[in-house]
Amino acid sequence: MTAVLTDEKIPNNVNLGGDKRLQRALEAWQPQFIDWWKAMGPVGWQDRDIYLRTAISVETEGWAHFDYVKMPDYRWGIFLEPKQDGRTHGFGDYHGQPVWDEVPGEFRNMLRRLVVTQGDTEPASVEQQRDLGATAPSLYDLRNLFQVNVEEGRHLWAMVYLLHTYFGRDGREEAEELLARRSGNADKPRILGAFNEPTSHWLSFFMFTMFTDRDGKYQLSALAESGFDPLARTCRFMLTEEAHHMFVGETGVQRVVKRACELMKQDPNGDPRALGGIDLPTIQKYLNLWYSLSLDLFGGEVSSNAADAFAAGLKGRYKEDRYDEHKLVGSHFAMDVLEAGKVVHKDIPMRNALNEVLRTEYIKDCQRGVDRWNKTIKDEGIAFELRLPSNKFHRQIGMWAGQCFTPDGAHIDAETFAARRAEWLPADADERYIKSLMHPVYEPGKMASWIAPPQKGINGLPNEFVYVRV
Ligand code: BYC
Repeated sequence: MTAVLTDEKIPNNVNLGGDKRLQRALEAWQPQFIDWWKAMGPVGWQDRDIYLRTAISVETEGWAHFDYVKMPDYRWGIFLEPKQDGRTHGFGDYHGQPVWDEVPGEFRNMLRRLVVTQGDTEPASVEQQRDLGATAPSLYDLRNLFQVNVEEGRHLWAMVYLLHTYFGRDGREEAEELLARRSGNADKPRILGAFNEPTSHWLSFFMFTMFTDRDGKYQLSALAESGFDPLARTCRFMLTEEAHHMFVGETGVQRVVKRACELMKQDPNGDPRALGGIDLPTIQKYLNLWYSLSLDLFGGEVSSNAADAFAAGLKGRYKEDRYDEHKLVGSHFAMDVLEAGKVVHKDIPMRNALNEVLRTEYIKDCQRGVDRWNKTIKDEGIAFELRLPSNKFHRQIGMWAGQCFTPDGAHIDAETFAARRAEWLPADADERYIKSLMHPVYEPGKMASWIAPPQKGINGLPNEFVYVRV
């Protein structure tokens, strides 16, 4: 494996110095990235010391190096998992054949579209979260926000490396476009729906990192199976960083839930809002919102794009090696579909159902997280259960888009949905209330009224540690 060269302008384990043309191209993109980071990255904290984890190599002791860093000095690098000799295609029409180190001409467009779509989400999320540093509920959370942000920046680097290395001039143009689109901008929006939604407060941030970053886990896992080996190796390393983002989301919501329960017990009327907390029904509404937005990120239930990507060996299933059969010709997946306005259960050719197969794995994983939140509620002695809504509720992409369903999955008309919407999804008043709670708490170890402290600090340090030098 190529040694990691951290003293280079761009730290990397891909022997960038051995390809001067590529190195020059990426070194030309680097200042554009820094300009974008300063213009669209976290507002206000760029010259502060943040206690960050930086990946300096792919070995276990190298990818988690902790120290104070000013964000623009973060060492955004290019890290691929080591190449496995003799690796073969794990699925699709080329199953068993040697994987590709170059892009096959016939799949170039499909592959570029996958890489660009993945790449686009990374800067999008940084843009969505850029104002949150002004209202962090603690220094611990502030630091976690910035950790997530710099790593999304590194994930952008990972995709830009692939574009520059394997897609020539088109790739370089796409890399520039990744810095030109803007989350939520009507003229130049980000590619996927959820990445144009505002993440305007910390409850949304925690729901985003719980549910939307978890889509990242599943999409990256599917791409980590790719027969285009550089993509597989890149995504495998990205997955190691992704885990922390979901930790931030799951434990973030868990702490809000715990605080809600504590305040319910303290208030004579059992109302956490009376004591500056967030009530469980409101938490449920934000869960419904971010979960349904994130379900959309898996694409249509029946998709020829998904079938083509699988056939070409570019995008597999979650943990492909758990399955016995890897070609999926002639097999079927039983799922709900809409036919003549009615929901019916039907067998769909497996390759066309692969978005739904991946979504099904994702839903199971989300449920495990919700079960842990419910355990917290139960341990606090409160009778309430958070629930994942039906996969048909509030969908904007795929078969269920344009149809209305209750969170329980009952098919209803648009008037009924409009009349009951505020019971299920955050209304303006909820949004105003949550925003009214968002005040910064920058004293080491202290927490905002609406969130419980974390169980432990970062890297074995106490909660009182100065995670950000304010
Ligand atoms: N919004 O055949 P269809 C992450 C488009 S998150 C808008 O149904 P397909 C992260 C689709 O592009 C992981 N448009 O679906 C998390 C297509 O358009 P074209 C990101 C959408 O193509 C947090 C048309 O609808 N990674 O890493 O099989 C922070 C028909 O598409 C949406 C990836 O997404 C949508 N939600 O699947 C930071 C992996 N859904 O081509 C980072 C790469 C679909 O007809 N992407 N459309 O114009 C993919 O694998 C696929 O593009 C998708 C869509 C799974 C997204």
